[in-house]
Amino acid sequence: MDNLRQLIKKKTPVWFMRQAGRYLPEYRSIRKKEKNFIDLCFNSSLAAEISLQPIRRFNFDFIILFSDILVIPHALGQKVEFKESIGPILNKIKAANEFSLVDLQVCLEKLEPIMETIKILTKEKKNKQLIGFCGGPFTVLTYMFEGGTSKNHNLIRKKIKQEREDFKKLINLVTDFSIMYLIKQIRSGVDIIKVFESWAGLLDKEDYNEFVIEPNERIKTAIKTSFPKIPIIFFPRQSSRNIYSFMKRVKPDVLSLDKEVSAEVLNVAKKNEIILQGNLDPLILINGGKKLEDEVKKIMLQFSKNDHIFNLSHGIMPITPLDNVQKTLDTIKSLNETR
Ligand code: 1CP
Repeated sequence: MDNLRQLIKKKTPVWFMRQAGRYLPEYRSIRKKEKNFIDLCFNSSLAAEISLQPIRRFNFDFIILFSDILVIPHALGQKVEFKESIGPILNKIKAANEFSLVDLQVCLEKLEPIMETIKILTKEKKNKQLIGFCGGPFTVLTYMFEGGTSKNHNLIRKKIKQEREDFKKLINLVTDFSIMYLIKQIRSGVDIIKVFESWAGLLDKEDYNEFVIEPNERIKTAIKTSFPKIPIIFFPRQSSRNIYSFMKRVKPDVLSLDKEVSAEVLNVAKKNEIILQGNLDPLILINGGKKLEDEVKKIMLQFSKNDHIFNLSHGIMPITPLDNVQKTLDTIKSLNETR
């Protein structure tokens, strides 16, 4: 935690979710040559190169490993593909017993190329901290059940309602495996980890406690037991009022926020020494102009009494103009210099 806290004391550092991605021409040019997205995630030298592209162009304060949250279902033996302009496509799963024969240690070995990527990056990262990650177990399971990005999430909802015990077995398995995977990333050299629970907002209070808070808490405890100094960023997107029980129980080192930020969230975070990360709307970043500048200033002011890492409320979109990214970074830099 010390490195991160020291950095935040000096200035508001900044990185963007999906900073390595399709808005960058240099990414699109690699992607043209490697059409299969999963293969790209497992190509260690290309994945390391892609992770560094946004650093070279914009000098972001953190490097995030280039990979995807869906390498976990892939490693567990589920078929995962990415179709251009559609997104991920998976062979839908139905029951826990589909995984009864899997050996998690053997599955973990399939993720070895990602450890190679991390090892390359630890040599190249200079003074930057490297962020490793996994999906939140519930979020990963939405893709495993729905077979991709779903509009209504009916299949996972039905599973929870009708076969709750079987669902619990699966979420436990994905949580165990995620912990093993994160530990391996830390041993390979990542400095910080982030858990992307992007679909947390789907659940009502009771299910949220059981399927968002409990697995995230288990990840937190397991990592802190072995690596007390590694900061963990949690991103329970669209949690609305459940965010308070999340903060109380998971006790994130860093909480990544999406849309609205209330005075209450700012207060609770400050009291509990939780660093906040966020929360520029990617659409405002696309549109640019004075509205963008005003919004960046507003966010910097809003978080000025908290420990703060500047980021977006969700991933950067492919049509984002590069100039708007540069302007945002320039605005943050000048505000940092005058604070
Ligand atoms: O076609 C392409 O080139 C693929 C676009 C792309 C990229 C660049 C995908 C497909 N994944 C990624 C990289 C990625 N994904 C990173 C790399 C590091 C970085 O931030 O630069 C990370 C951290 C992720 C995480 C991820 N993947 C999440 C969690 C964050 C979030 O956006 O909510 C999720 C839900 C995914 C699934 C995913 N991967 C890709 C797509 C199109 C999707 C579906 C997105 C959705 O359902 O909205």
